[in-house]
Amino acid sequence: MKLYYKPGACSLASHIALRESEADFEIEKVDTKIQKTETGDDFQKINIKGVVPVLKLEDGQFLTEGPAILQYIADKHPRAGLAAEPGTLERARINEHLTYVSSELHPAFAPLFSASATDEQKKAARNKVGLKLDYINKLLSDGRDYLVANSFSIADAYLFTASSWCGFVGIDMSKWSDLSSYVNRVSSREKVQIALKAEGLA
Ligand SMILES: N[C@@H](CCC(=O)N[C@@H](CS)C(=O)NCC(=O)O)C(=O)O
Repeated sequence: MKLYYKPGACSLASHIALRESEADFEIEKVDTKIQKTETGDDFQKINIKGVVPVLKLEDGQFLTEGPAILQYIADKHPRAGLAAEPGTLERARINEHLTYVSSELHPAFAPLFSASATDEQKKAARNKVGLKLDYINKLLSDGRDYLVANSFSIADAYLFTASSWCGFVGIDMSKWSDLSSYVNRVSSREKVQIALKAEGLA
């Protein structure tokens, strides 16, 4: 398998899941601005949507959309315990959190990474991200170490990745103390550090 990624982008979640599951894989960086991969391939031929992550499967097919990739990795490597069995409430909870990050938190950051967003749009985005993180912080304030069943899952890989964008856009996370502890906890995992180092982020 090969993961197409951009350092620190949402593809980091898939990268973490691959490291945690000890899968056999390689990574290739993508410059999404010019739609070229590190080895010079036309990224448009890999993903016409022009975004990472993309997982190239053993048979040459390309799988896109972070939550789909994360669940594929987890289901292919059940011994890593990155997602509960389909049909269980725990699995539905994992989906619940993946969907929240993908449809609420992740897009709330978008104007903060956009060169064309106005100061007003950026201010509104900061407020919106803050509201999403208020909710996450509340969720984590019951003493749990990880989102579901107190066990690291693909939902944690994605929430950690999106939360870490606060550092890139100058949002001070210290007001969300439970979330800050959670981010430190996930960050200190051996495989997470390996993924961060491989992307040049640690
Ligand atoms: N719906 C897609 C969204 C993926 C996405 O937004 N990827 C961003 C990085 S987080 C990207 O590649 N953006 C293009 C760019 O940054 O130029 C998914 O969930 O995988």
